[in-house]
Amino acid sequence: SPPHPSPLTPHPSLSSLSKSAEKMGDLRSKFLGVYSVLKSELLNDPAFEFTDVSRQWVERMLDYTVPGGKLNRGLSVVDSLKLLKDGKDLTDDEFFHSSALGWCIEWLQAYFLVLDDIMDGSHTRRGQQCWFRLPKIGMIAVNDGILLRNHIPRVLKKHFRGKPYYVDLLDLFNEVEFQTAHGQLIDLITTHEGEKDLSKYSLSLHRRIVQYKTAYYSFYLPVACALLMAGEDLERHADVKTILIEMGTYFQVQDDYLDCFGEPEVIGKVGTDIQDFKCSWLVVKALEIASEEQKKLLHENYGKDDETCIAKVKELYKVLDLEGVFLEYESSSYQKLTKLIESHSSSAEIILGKDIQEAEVSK
Ligand code: GPP
Ligand code: MG
Ligand code: MG
Ligand code: MG
Repeated sequence: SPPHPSPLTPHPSLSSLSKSAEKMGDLRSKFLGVYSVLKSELLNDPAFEFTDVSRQWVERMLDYTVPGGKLNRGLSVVDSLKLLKDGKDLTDDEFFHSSALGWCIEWLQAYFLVLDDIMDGSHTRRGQQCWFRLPKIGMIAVNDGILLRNHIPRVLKKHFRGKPYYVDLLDLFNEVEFQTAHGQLIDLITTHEGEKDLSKYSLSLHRRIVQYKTAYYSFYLPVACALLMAGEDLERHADVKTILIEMGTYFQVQDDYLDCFGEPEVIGKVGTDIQDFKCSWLVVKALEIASEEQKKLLHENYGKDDETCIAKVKELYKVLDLEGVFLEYESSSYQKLTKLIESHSSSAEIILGKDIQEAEVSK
């Protein structure tokens, strides 16, 4: 059996501990309660004179795009703050504020995903049609993405304006968004039509893309939010950041793997990386181990929106046993992370030991 809970099978101790599962469900529903509060504040923001029609649009858009994921990023703020308080229970106020920050990250994620699905030409997300694919939505979804993004500073202003860490919080969200948008930029421009050149695809390029497009906002941001709430100075926690970025990199490798090998019913989306000519971890690994003939097959079929071509690429991935290569990467990455965590300060260990268990299945 694997050295740690595989992302594809539930953690054995979770299914047997119904008590802790109950507690988690409880946390989740309390967390969702904060979503309702924030939503209703946004729908009644006095900076805009809502009509019933515009209010209904935004409400439907929020309900469709924001709360339907695993909520790992958002809940991670609450969990991290609790750990930073040495496991002591949060006060109602601490719970509300850490949840509000968690929701800001879920809002950021919704904004990224609404736009990413347009850019990637995806069809499904979280087990439903992509927002822009719904009738009468189309490119209004671009503006909806902008609205989602603009909700974040409204929430921060309403609930954090008086806090000593308010400016740091704004800077943090701005910096992480800046990094993510540039990660998305390099994800997109490496796939340029007309110059389909697989030879530029390497592990180091892949690493650069995924660190920026995924790791900062998915792994560093939730913990950084909790650190700010706990009164910590982010500059003093460079070691924590390094480890979280490493976890985020592992997480995106897994996302790339699941894009091809995941069950759509489990991951809630149908992959598009092969036809989109993405610099996916799978194609990088395939190029590393393929024979000249197999490379030729890749060059001829990768990046074509044609079922036959896609099937040929998937077949090659099977022949090259990329499933096995991924499982190997998974356990070596787990060991690397465990070592990194052990070699760092005890506060880093407390926060990161939890996160390593959470780097699981898709978005
Ligand atoms: C996910 O990559 C990347 C993001 C969600 C960042 C998007 C950033 C923007 C500025 C829009 P992905 O395309 O592999 O994710 P998925 O597989 O879920 O579509
Ligand atoms: Mg995508
Ligand atoms: Mg993308
Ligand atoms: Mg993906």
